[in-house]
Amino acid sequence: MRDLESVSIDPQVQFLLDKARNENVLTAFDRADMMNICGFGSTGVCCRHCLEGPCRIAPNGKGPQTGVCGADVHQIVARSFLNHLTQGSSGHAEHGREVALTLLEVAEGKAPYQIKDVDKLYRVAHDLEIVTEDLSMNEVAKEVALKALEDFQKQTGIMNWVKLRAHEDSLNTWNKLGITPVNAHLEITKAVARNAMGCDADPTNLILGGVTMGLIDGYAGLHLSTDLQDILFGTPKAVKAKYSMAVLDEKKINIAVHGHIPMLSEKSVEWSRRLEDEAIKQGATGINIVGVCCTGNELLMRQGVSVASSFSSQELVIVSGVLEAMVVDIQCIMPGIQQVAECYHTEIITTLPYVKIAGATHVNFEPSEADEAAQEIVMKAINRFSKRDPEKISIPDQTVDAYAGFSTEQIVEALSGLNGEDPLKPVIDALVSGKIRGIAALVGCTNPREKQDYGNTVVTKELLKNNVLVVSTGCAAHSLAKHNLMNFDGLEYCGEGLKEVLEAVGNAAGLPSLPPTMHMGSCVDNSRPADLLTAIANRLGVSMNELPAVGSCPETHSPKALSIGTFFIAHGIDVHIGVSPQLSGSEFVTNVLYGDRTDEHEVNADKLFGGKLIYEQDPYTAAKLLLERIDMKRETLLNKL
Ligand code: NFS
Ligand code: SF4
Repeated sequence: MRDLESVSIDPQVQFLLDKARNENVLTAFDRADMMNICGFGSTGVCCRHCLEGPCRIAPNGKGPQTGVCGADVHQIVARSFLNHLTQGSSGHAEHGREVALTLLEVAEGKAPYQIKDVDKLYRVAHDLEIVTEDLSMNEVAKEVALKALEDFQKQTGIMNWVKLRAHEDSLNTWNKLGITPVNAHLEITKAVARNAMGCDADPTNLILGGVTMGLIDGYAGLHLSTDLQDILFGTPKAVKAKYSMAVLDEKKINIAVHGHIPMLSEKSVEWSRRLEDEAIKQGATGINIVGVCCTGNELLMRQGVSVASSFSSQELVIVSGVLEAMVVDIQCIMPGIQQVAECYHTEIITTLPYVKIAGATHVNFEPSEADEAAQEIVMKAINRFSKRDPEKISIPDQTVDAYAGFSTEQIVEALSGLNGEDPLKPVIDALVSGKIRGIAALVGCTNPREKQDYGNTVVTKELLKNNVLVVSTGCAAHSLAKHNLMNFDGLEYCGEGLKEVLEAVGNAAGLPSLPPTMHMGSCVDNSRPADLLTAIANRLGVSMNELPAVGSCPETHSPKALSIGTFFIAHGIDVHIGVSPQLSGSEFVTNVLYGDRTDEHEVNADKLFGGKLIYEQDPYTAAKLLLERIDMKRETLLNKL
């Protein structure tokens, strides 16, 4: 087993992992060490698509070079890749659909939420070409929800959210390639169908099918979810919050909300306030909600709720011995939390009919009965308080401050402190003068196989040092926040030019500075960096693929990160991944994805879209490669302006 320092650079995670090991509790970090990595699966050459198989292609030409059906290694690897992308994008599309249905129910007066950002509702309605005169607010909301649901139904044309949010030049590229999505369900079904035995066997065509999945993720998932969530729950504004395992409070009833969709967690926060007296009756001083994974990000962005853990250390929140309940909805919920919870007094509560865990409590959540469900869940947690085992309690101390809440709207508002007429001008001037060398989105996950927070923080610090403006989302944002990269202490990592810009914008907004990196939200909020880049490209009159902008996910584990990455590559924005995407079995596939515009290889992503996938495990080398691409695009852009 790895020593504690090799598992995470976060001392609190090390502390709790040590506690788990001493109490003989197995968590993902140790399970990762026990798992032998399969040489076939890890290179993408294993196929289980039909009952003639499983088939696997032997490396170095020694052994069978095709499956029973005749599929060669390139076809098999391309299909594995499409499989990952389909899985990733369907998760986000389901997220979008759930939110759209909730908005519809709210508009019809059937679900107990209020529309918090009326301005955004009308802006989105206007951009969707909905005629709002003569309509009440709820009628407008209903029309917007129906437009969203059309993106899961229409049989011809282009998805409404693609038309709403895509940069025109990117859309033209996709149209020429015939990969623009019609509706999310249609495209997902098509992807599953073409990926079956005896269907699509052209690796290039399969990869292009994968790009469509990236677009489904980007529009039916990210953009649609962010837009509708902002309408329902409010568009985030700058907020100060606390990070680390130390946000758990021994004197309070602790409830972790974990998963992705904010409908339940928003209500849990509301009911934890309403049931405070019940908690006090049990001898606690109150109720403390803490966030895990992207639900944590959603609540942080809109409510300033403290964040306990990213993905890879989710089980360790339970190991503290003070967690009464972990409430989960969808995605990134390790089944292992139930086994760990059984060693403590924690109750795991699942909430959606299609995401249950054997042994856990299930409280069904429907938006229409959100109050009843949230009340029941909070009461269950309160009733667990007396079951704590004092011998097993140990929480690290010292929380870390972080500024979050940087929606695109908030960033533009902060910038308008410097230039009210043309808010993007200060950023553009800084890009042209070189004070800002480029823009990077540091995104994605943490992965129990990787040293937690190491890749995420090293890539970020290297980019900051080189004056790259960094925004962040997802569990990567947890890594940055915990290590002072979202408070003013972290400004020391910034190069002089960048620091000057951050201070100037911050001062205009009444702060000492902007934080070194800006937290833009959950993974579906990767729509926000995309919107920011679209706005900058439009302001400059260039395509997205001409911007000195990159994405990086150094520690990812999730197919969702692959589909989000593909969405950015479809815009011509380079994406770095620090964990193997399991493609190395096919030189053809890696050439298409990793290849350069100067390569001889006929078709590749860089030639088609102007951006590529960069796979590099070492975070220092990765930052260097990203800077090279930033400089290449900078030079061309500056010559053009
Ligand atoms: Ni994104 Fe969010 Fe975290 Fe990774 Fe999972 S929680 S949707 S997939 S692990 S960042
Ligand atoms: Fe084997 Fe072809 Fe079936 Fe895959 S689809 S398992 S390669 S026979």
